[in-house]
Amino acid sequence: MKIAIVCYPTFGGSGVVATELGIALSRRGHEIHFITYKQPVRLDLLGSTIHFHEVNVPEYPLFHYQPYELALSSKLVDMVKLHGIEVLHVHYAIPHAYAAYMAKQMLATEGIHVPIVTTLHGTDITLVGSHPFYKPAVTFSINASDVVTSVSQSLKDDTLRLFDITNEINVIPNFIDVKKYEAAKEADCQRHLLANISERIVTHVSNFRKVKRIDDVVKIFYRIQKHVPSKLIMVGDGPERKPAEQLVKELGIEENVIFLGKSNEVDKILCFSDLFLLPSETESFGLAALEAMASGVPVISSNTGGIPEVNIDGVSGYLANVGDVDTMGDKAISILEDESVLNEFKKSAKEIAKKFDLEAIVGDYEQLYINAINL
Ligand code: GMT
Repeated sequence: MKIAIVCYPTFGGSGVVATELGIALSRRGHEIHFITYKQPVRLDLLGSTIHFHEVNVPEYPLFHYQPYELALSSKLVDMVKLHGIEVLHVHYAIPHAYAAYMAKQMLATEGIHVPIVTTLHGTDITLVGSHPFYKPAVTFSINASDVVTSVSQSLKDDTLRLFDITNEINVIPNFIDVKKYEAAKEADCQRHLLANISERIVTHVSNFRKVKRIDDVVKIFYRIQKHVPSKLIMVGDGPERKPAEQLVKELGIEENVIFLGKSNEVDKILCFSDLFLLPSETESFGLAALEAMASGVPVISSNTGGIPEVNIDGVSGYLANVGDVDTMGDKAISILEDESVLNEFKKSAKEIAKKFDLEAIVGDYEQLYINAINL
């Protein structure tokens, strides 16, 4: 099949899932066209079956806001005609599902039928999409898509609760390439560069937005390091990084906290981690937690949204209420202070992650594309 994938190309779960899906589909023989404003961060191989088409938005002084949706719709129309694309798979409803609908209508006037598959990722529903200023357009685009998927049952429930949905929503959980994480584990893990042999390594990876509760990450670690010699590795960047650095200073733990910034080699950092923290306010799935688990890293998380579908309490880690940093800290200590308990959790985290291997999940998307084309 010839499939166009529209996504946000930045360091965010939806872009990562879209990119990994495109790569996996191209390996299965499909022709993939990424259409977005920048080459996705995890997309480093382009070739005969994997293409990238940049959406350019010309600046014009009259516009206070540049019309990205318009440029995207036009690019979709052009690319469908040029490459004979058979299905548009848009990740993140805003504004991608809306732009795809416009492209579909324009193409229909020329007798070209191209179905839209929309994947809902989380904040497009829970934080941004349900805002009254966007809600009518988001509701319309979800209902006008040929196929809709959501990355967890929890997100499906939220979508049905927050919007007036007439379309069916198929739950297809996010996935990881288990082999990639196993390979990183076997490669030379540079643990000694960040911590000494007697220290545990605790990691957090995100885009440092408010929803991630970065100050909770620091507070949980503050509790941990009082009991267990350890280092906290903070991977990513965003608006909450500066306040977190400030909090680290105020708590006097600068020596034990390392802010690494953005990385697209998360697997190489997770390979030497002992514990992952994800205390988010809301999380439709928690791809970062799954990536950690695939590396054999147990997770301490909040019990919000779709996280309980991924991180199994008492098996791959522990969950607690949003903001309950004391419980999260205590649970973390209970895992980290005992070598045999830690090893048991590491093993179980990896086992649970295997259920989300791409080999088990990519076929579900292929089937939905076939259904959409044959509608
Ligand atoms: O959470 C983020 O910061 C990024 C965001 C995105 O849209 O890229 O992630 C959402 O989609 C991910 C992939 O499906 C999910 O794993 C995240 O849980 C979800 N984030 C939220 O719901 C807050």
